[in-house]
Amino acid sequence: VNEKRKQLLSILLKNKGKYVSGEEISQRLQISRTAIWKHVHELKKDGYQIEGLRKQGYRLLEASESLQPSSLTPFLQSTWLGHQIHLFEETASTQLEAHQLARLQAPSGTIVLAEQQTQGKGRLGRPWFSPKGSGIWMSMIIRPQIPLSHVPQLTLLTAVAVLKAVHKATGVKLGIKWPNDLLFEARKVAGILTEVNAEPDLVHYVIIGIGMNANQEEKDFTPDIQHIATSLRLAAGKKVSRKALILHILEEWESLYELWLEHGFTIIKTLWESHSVSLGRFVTARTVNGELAGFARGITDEGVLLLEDEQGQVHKIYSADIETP
Ligand code: BT5
Repeated sequence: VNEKRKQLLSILLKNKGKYVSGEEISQRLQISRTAIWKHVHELKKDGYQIEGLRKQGYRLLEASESLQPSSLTPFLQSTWLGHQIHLFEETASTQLEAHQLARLQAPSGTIVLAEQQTQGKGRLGRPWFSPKGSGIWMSMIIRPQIPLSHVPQLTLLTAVAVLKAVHKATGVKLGIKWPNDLLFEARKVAGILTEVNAEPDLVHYVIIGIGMNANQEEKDFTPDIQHIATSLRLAAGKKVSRKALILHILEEWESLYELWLEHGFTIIKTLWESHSVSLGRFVTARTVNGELAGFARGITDEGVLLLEDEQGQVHKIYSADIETP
């Protein structure tokens, strides 16, 4: 993004709703009136509502809700995450795009966003419903130097980061259902899909997919998920800003990740446990090998769920769907 445009935007944002004179902008940015006019023109094309009056200058009425990299980048607080953003109007899946970019050596922290996915995917090849414009469909390319066995921790870390971001951006409090669901009143708001490209001893890259229902209304959900899904808009009772959510997610994710690299999993685990709605209750785990009912004791450092059956025997659940009675 053009540096002058970024500075102009920051001046207008600080004075949101109030006029800033052309002269003042021109002096502060050391650019001509014509240059200011051109930057304003570009900002408007990006979706910013800016009013210009010859005698008074310019004022920003509404910031842009566009997910164009040029309207996200100026607000990014993270130091490396999201510094490269690719936005697709429509794609099969941001996971596929991210894999392709990763193979082409895209740097760690590269983000792929889509307005709509036509073949959004969940775990085990399940479909992820990703209608146009109403959700956050995002994949992050991360290149951590960690053993393969630590990768599941990233899913749990992501759940905590997204939950914190949602709270900051909308005030909505979500709960985490092991391993990767974010719920509001027992309905799914967001899911996380972690995919990895690795050799047994070396992780090449991890692609973390986040799918979050932001502004859907009840009628927007397909009949098969209408009773299990909800959106932040429905939870908050008003429209939410996808842009603010994305910015918060990137910020929270980066800071938790750095905490994790430096101090290990313990802090993340504690945070995860404190927001979990699966632990400390009787649940049924549906795995590819069948069903197992028991008391959810906790998780291990590998992100494995510990389930104690009626005989008191503790089972390690690596992958499953959890149901509470
Ligand atoms: C997940 O899988 O929850 C992981 C979802 C990850 C989606 C993101 S979007 C960006 C990136 N690109 C992709 O292609 N994927 C990632 P899982 O736990 O398997 O849950 C899938 C199940 O959730 C489905 O079988 C449905 O029952 C339900 N579901 C599908 N779409 C949903 C939606 N929009 N909201 C709530 N539930 C949904």
